[in-house]
Amino acid sequence: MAPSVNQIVELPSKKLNSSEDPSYMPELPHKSLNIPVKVKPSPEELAKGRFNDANIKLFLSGMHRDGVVILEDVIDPAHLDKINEFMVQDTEKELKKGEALHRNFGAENIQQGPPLVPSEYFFDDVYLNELLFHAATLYLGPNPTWNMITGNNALPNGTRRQPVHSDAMCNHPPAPFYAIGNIYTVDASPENGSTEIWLGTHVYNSEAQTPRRPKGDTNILDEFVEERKKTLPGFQPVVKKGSILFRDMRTWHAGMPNKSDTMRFMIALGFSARWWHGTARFRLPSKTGTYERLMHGTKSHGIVPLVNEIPLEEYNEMRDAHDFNDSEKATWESEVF
Ligand SMILES: O=C(O)CCC(=O)C(=O)O
Repeated sequence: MAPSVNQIVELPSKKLNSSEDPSYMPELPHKSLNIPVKVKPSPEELAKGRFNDANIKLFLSGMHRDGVVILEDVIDPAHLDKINEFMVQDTEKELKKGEALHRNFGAENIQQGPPLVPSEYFFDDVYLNELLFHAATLYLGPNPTWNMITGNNALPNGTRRQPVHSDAMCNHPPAPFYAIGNIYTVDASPENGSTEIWLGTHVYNSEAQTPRRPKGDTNILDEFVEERKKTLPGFQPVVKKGSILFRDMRTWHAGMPNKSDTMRFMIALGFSARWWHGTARFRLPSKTGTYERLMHGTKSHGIVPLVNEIPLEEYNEMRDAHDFNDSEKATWESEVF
C-alpha cells in the first residue's frame, strides 16, 4: 500500500546521520562548534603536491559544508617574511597618497598586490603552490582558470570594521564557481585583524545582499546577519603563517580592525570554474620571465592562468590598484570575475 503523506514526511526521531556521528571523520569538527576544518598534508603529500584520499574527503566536506577550509603548513614561512618586508616598504609609499588612497568599505584596509618581480620575491610555494592548485581543481572541477592576484592590508592601529559582505556580488548559481586562496604574510589572529568569516554562508545568494546599483559595494542585509548571529556567528580565526585559508567566494566575511602596531598583509589568489564566463585577468610584467614561469608552473596542474601582460613600468604602477584587474565587466549572463 502506498504510504500516506504523513508517513512520507515523518522523519525518524533525531537519529545521528553519518556526518553527525563523531566516530565517523573525527577530524571534521561538528558544525555546531563553528570551527573551520584544517587539512594538514603529510610530508609525502607535500612532496607529491597532491592531497591523499583521506584529506580530499576532509577538504571537500569542509568546503561544501562551511565554504572555508584552512590548508595548514603548505608554504615556507621564510618566503612570507621576505614578501612581508617588501610590503612594509610598499605600504609606506602607498600611505603617502593620504586621503586619495582608497580604503575598502571605509575601514583601515587597503588593496595592494604582492610582488611578482623582482624575481627574488617570486616563490613557487606562494604563486605556484601545487596543493593550492589541487584544492582549486577538486572544488571547482577540471581546469579552473586563475585570474586574480591581489592582496589586502589591514593597517596598524585600526579602529573600524567592514560590514559583513560576500565578494560574489553578481548573479551566480547556487554552486561553487569561484574560490580564493588567502595567504597571510604574518601569523593572523583577532589581535591583528584576521578576517571575520561566517561558516556555511556560501549557500546564500543575492537575496541576502543589499542591491548593487549600478555598481559598487554591497553588504549582507542586517536581518540576515542578525538571524545568523543567533546560531553560527562570524568569528576571527587564528591562521598560522604558512597556511592558506581557502574560501568559496560566496562566503560572508569582513575585514576587521588590526589593533596591533604592525601591518597585516594577506595575498589573495582567485580561481574560477572553467564553465564560468568571467573576463577577469591579472596583470603580469612583460619581458621579465614571469609569464613563462607561470605558464610552466601551472601547465601540468590543470590550472589555466588568464593574464594581461603589460610593460614592467606600468605593472609597478598598477600593482596596488584598487580595481585589481582591468577587465572586470559583465559578460554572459552578467558573469564577472
Ligand atoms: O583584509 C581582510 O581581512 C578582508 C578584506 C575584505 O574583505 C575586503 O576588503 O573586501
